[in-house]
Amino acid sequence: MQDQHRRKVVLITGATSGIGKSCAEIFAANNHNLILMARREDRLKQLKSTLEQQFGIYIHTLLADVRNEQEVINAIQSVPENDFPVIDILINNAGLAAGFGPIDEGKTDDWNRMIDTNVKGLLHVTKAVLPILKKQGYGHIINISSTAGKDVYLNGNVYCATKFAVDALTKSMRIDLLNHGIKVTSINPGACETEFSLVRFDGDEQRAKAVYDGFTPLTPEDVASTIYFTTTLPKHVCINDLTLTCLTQANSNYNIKKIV
Ligand code: NDP
Ligand code: 8X3
Repeated sequence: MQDQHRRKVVLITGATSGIGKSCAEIFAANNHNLILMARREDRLKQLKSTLEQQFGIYIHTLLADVRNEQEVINAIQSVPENDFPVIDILINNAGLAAGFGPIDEGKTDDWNRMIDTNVKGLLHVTKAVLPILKKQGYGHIINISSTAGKDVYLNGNVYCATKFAVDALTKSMRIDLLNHGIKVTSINPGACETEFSLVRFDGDEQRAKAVYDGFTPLTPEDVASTIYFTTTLPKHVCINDLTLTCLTQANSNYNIKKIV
C-alpha cells in the first residue's frame, strides 16, 4: 500500500484559512485525497466543492473543534473507510494567537483558547489518528510550530509557550514513534500573512494589516509548498525540524521591521 507515487490521503486541521487552506490546495493539485477539519462549515463546503471540481479528487470534511476531544474522536471515527481506507499524512495546523501584551495583562480566556487549541487540540487529533497510522505501520505527522516555538519575543508569552510545547511534543513523538515507521516533522514558519493577526487582534483589520507593512512576509503558499516538499522524500528520509522565514526575518526577534 505504501507506494511513493500513489494517491495519498492527507488530513489537515484548520483547513478553512491561511496555511491549512494552502496545504489543501497544493495536495489537491498534486492529486491527493483530503480530509479537512475546521469549525466554519460554509468555508469547508466551499473548499471541498472548488477543489473536487478543479482536481477530480475526493474530499471528506469534518466539522470539529479540536479543543473538544469527544468531537475530534467522533469526527475521525466518521471518516468513511471505503473511500479513505488509510491516512498517509496528518497536518496538525489548527492554531491561533489571542492577544499581545505583558503577561500580567493577559486574559485568562485568551490563555485557555491558545493552550486548548495549540497544545491540547494537537494532542486530541494526534491521539485519535495514531491507532490508524500504527495499524498501517506507516504515516507522516507534520506539526505546525513557529519561530515563536524557538525564541520567545516581547509580549508573545503564552503564544510562544504553546509553540515551545508543540516543539517538545514533536521531538517526543518522533522518539515514541521510531519503532512504527511513522515520520514526525516540525514546521516552524516566521511571519506569514494569513488571518492569524486578525484573530490575534480580535478582528482589528488595521492593526492586523500593519503587522506586515514594510516588509514582504511569507505567504501561506510558501509554507504549504515547503510542507508538501517534506512529504515527497524517500521512505527512509525524515525532516525532523524545519524553520522558514521571509528574507528579511532571521528569527522571532530580528526582522528588518519590528512586529508590534
Ligand atoms: P489562520 O487564522 O489563517 O488559520 C487558522 C486555522 O485554524 C483556521 O482554518 C481555523 O478554522 C483553524 N482553527 C482555529 N481554531 C480551531 C479550533 N479550535 N478547531 C479547529 N480548527 C481551528 O492562521 P494561520 O494559517 O496563520 O495559522 C495556522 C497555523 O500556523 C497555526 O498553528 C499558527 O500558530 C501557525 N503559524 C502561523 C504563522 C503566521 O505568521 N501566520 C507563523 C507560524 C506559525 P476555523 O476557524 O474554521 O475553525
Ligand atoms: C506566528 C508568527 O511571529 O507572530 O507564529 O509569532 S509570530
